[in-house]
Amino acid sequence: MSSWMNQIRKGYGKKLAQIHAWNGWMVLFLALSGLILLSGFWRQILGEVRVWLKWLHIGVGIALIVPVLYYLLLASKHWRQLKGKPWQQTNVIIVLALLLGWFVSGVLLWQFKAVGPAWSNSALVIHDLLTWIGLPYIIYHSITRTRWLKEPSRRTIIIENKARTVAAQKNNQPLYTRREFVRLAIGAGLTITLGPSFVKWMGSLLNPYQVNELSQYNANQLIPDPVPLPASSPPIGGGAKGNYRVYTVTDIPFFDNSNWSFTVDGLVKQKLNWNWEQFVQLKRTVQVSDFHCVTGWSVYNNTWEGIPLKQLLDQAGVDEQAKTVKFYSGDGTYTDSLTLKQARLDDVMVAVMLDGKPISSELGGPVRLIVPKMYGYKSVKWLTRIELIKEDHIGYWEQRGYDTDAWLPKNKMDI
Ligand SMILES: Nc1nc2c(c(=O)[nH]1)N[C@H]1C(S)=C(S)[C@@H](COP(=O)(O)O)O[C@H]1N2
Ligand SMILES: [Mo]
Repeated sequence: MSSWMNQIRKGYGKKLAQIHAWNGWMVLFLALSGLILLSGFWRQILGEVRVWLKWLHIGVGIALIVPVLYYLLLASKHWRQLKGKPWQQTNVIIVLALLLGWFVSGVLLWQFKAVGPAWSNSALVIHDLLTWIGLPYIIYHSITRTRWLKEPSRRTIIIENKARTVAAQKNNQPLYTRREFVRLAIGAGLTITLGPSFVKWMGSLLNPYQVNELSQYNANQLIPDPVPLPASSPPIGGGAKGNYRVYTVTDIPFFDNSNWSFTVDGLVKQKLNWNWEQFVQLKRTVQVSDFHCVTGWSVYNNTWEGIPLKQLLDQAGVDEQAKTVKFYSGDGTYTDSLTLKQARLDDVMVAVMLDGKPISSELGGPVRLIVPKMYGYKSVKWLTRIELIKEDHIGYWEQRGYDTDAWLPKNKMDI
């Protein structure tokens, strides 16, 4: 064996192997944490851990620069070594492109306030796209690197020791180790969990400019249906553009006439309470507005029909001492609040219809709050109670690490 080969094996090869291993573990962490962040199931279970996990995901994503830069220092040598091995060269390029794409789109998502919704929207599509392409690729890559699927002689980067192979062949033992088996199991697990989401996501890409089918499912049974105003039907906004991602921290509650009512109470002159039959009689208006979530997605041109919050506050008569408007979800868990001044903005709406149809259970129907000038977490779904209070109230996600300042950057006001 030449001394050059020896050197590769002992020094540089070992470094490459270490970089590869670090990179692999970090990507595995990012994949798992990313999928958990995406999944509705974990949203329900994790609470504030989810917000920490988001910061960890961002932190590890940024730290991924280290092995990549380290690799780039060795890259020219590695490249020379890969001469005549187009598959491996292609692999290096694919992996670097994936990492770069994830990194750039990830930074844009992290900095969503600085870059604004338009950039976040594209970044989210790219981040997702790379995930659905990149993860299967990486899973494939790590599976095919395991020994039992690959001829030992075809291996070029020296990671596992050769002695083991020889010994294994002699003793007629299986050619995979426990470690490789674990890798394979992780790969198979990811494939099974990812498959359905991938198919769903592809579907939403093919049909991007409609409120998704899922969100049209309505388990509420409230009679009578609200009758849309002419401005809602057909919707003056021309129909919502984009897909809602259905978010909930509880099971989706559903309602019928017997278990639904709407209350305005607390520091008011007159406490208000309606059942559904009464509530649908209240005078409604129509507005068109965009909806933005901090995780990067937006839905544009929603035609909402409902009761301006201002109107309800005036009807109840707000007491002098009241400072805060607290919103309760009928899910029994989610709450949020606005200052009285914020609550009196013209476009804050207790919404009953979206694009001329009752708001579906998934999207917070029969009645949800809409605060167009703020991020989506203020828009409490399944709204059933509004309480006027003296003190501040920190909402569900704000208690768990979201910014109490929910203003969209372009709408930021000092009220
Ligand atoms: N009751 C309740 N309201 C909620 C939430 C929730 O989990 N529960 N999520 C909030 C967040 S973070 C967003 S972005 C929007 C999402 O609305 P959608 O599920 O209709 O897409 O609802 C907000 N209101
Ligand atoms: Mo959100």
